[in-house]
Amino acid sequence: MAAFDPDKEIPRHIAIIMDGNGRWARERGLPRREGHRTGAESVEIALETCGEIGVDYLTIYAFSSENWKRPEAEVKALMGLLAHFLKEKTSSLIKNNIRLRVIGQIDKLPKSNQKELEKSIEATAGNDGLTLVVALSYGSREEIVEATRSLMKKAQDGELDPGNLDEATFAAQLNTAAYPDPDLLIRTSGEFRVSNFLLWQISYSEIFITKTLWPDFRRDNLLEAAGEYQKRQRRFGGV
Ligand code: V0D
Repeated sequence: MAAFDPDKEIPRHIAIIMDGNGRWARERGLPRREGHRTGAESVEIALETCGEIGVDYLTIYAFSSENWKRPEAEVKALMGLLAHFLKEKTSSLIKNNIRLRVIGQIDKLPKSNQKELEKSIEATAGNDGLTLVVALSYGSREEIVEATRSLMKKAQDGELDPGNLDEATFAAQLNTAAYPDPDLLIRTSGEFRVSNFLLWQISYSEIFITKTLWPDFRRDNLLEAAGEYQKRQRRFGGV
């Protein structure tokens, strides 16, 4: 295991697929929502730890575009968790200089969630510490299709010559246009899949997969992932 060293390269952007809440709850005979609730505590710890070591961007996969197919009660519980988090934690985001942003099809969320999100984004817009990007109703293929649609429209309107389309022009149409690509992608709960998360953006990211379930993923786990990233940077020189 590689120890984290604050004097070595810090991943500037960490993205996390927070998997394993359901399994964590099942193993304890608890309702699924308890897994999500404890997982939300892990999000807070990840925020603290990223702040502590100087990460600039943390992107979390909170709710995928596929998650709408889950039982209605669970979707409701997740939206309740989102509302609760925003209501209870916006003041702490402000206090800790964290800027909140979202990616995904936010217009598909319940109107009340959209309003609360808008308020928290606005209230933290002036912060210049860690940026927390929450992926909500997010799917990477949808994002890529949407980007293509808007580029086709520009071409049709004579604003873009297809011959001039390049990677930077394409990336500028993605939800993540304002953020650097993730340096490190963490997936908890041991699955070796990318699951429609940031497909374009993780082209060169280091991938850290751990069997630890998301509700059990705490400060030491994040430091281990950052330490492993540093070890790989040293070996491969970041190419
Ligand atoms: C459930 C595990 C934090 C994954 C973590 C659906 C799924 C707990 C947030 C959150 C969720 C953080 C900051 C913020 C707004 C929300 C969150 C959802 C689910 C929404 F500004 N955890 N979390 N949002 N889960």
